[in-house]
Amino acid sequence: MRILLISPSSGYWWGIGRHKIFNGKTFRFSMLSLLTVAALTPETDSITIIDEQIETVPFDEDFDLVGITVMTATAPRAYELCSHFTARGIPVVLGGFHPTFNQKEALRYASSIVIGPAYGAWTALVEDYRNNKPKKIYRGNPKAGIPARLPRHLMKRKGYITGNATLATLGCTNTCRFCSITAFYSAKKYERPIQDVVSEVKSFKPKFFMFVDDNLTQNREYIIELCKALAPLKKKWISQASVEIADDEELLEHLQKAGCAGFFIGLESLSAQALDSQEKTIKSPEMYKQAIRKIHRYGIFIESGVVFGFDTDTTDVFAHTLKVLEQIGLDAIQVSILTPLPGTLLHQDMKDRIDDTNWEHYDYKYAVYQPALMTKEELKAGSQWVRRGFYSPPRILKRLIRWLAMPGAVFTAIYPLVLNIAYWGRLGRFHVRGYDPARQGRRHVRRVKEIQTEIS
Ligand code: B12
Ligand code: SF4
Repeated sequence: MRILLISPSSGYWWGIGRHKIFNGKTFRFSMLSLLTVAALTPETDSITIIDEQIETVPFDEDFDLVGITVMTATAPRAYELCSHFTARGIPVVLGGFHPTFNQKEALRYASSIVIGPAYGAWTALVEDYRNNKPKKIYRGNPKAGIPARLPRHLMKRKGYITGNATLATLGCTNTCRFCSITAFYSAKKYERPIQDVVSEVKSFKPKFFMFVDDNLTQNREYIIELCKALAPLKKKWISQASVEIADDEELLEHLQKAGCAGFFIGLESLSAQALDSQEKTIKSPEMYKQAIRKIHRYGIFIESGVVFGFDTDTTDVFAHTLKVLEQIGLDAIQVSILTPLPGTLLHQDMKDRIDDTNWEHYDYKYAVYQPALMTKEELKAGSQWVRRGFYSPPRILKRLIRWLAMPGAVFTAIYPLVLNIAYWGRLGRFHVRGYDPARQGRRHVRRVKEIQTEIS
């Protein structure tokens, strides 16, 4: 069979890869979803992979089956593609997060859907289509085993910061209310045999690679064993972890020896009220500062997710957060607006408040509900203002001086520097301006008072 696999894109990401600079390459690192599907396809079938961020879909070519990976934000585009290919009589299968949580909706457009991972589902699906006996729903099984090798030659390597992304673990046992991962893997964690991971990493030619795991360090015993096995390979890698690793110097030492260069760590909110209400061990900016300092000592940089739009957030949260971000010494941030993605506990909590169901807006850039203590416009403007402030050239320069003083100096500085420049470039590419709504509000109140005095 001739199979076409598509990763659709939407919003800011639409066709971004066609630009010469600031084309999203730094953030484009994994086609693991579709490469995994490709790896599960019998070798006798031919596969074409298209990533819409960098390529054009071959709408008029002949295929026997189309598979599309769907995040909530890309669902409208995925449905458009479905309509095109089904109109040409080509069956389309949808898989990934959105179809898993929105099965009825997805089946209105697709011939079949795969719920959960592709393992344990896709190979049977291909056979069913070959024999003209397709089912509507296929269920994957996370225990069915991640393929040992992926057909990476199918991706257009030049369009990605690295063609070498992999994973050691799947899922996470925490139950953060806004997180899709916990819902997708039913708050369970699955680990790959360490030997499989190591032999895959050995096959990567470049020194640098990525683990796309959502919480790599959750099982202490496993990660220490993995680090011991990775250390002799002398690679450099980045991944995602939780801030609690700062309390474990032995683990940090293992991570450093294994070549860990950076972690994405989700801090979510730095407002005093939110810190107080979160079920976390860290309760103050000072504690974060100490934790980050400790991790830095091992030559590991930290990018963090900062989320605005919690019910405790007032317009003061933006200036407060920017100040605290400076104080605690983070190396990079990813700013998001709290988004109740389908399937999450947050979505259940907010069901009655959601007033925007255009899935394309579920990309962390829009307020899709009425915030409790500010307007939607203020939430968007404040989030953009924090991004612009954090990635201002003088602040990036200040951070560069700090990175050069970290262990491993030049090597350690490269990753966060590239990331900071890429985020700065995005400000221009996406016209990120924003303003501080609290200051705007105070100015407005002052002006109203002046007018009242003039009138009286
Ligand atoms: C790498 C990545 C990206 C990359 C590339 C994505 C890609 N196409 O490969 C980039 C940077 C472009 C990206 C962008 C975004 N991302 Co992203 N991304 C990830 C990340 C970190 C890893 C994805 C991955 O490779 N996983 C490993 C593979 C093996 O697992 P998988 O993707 O789940 O695929 C398996 C199954 O889902 C299923 N499957 C998936 N697709 C298909 C298709 C078919 C046909 C079949 C049969 C099965 C199938 O089988 C696969 C193998 O088992 C995930 C988090 C995560 N751990 O998954 C977030 C994640 C997917 N992203 C997310 C989001 C929200 C976004 C953005 C909207 C916002 C943002 N972060 O900026 C944008 C949207 C882009 C756009 N508008 O066009 C959310 C999606 C949540 C949701 N409910 O939709 C996730 C889950 C992060 C999170 N914790 O919330 N992302
Ligand atoms: S946000 Fe991170 S720690 Fe929380 S459930 Fe999701 S993956 Fe786990």
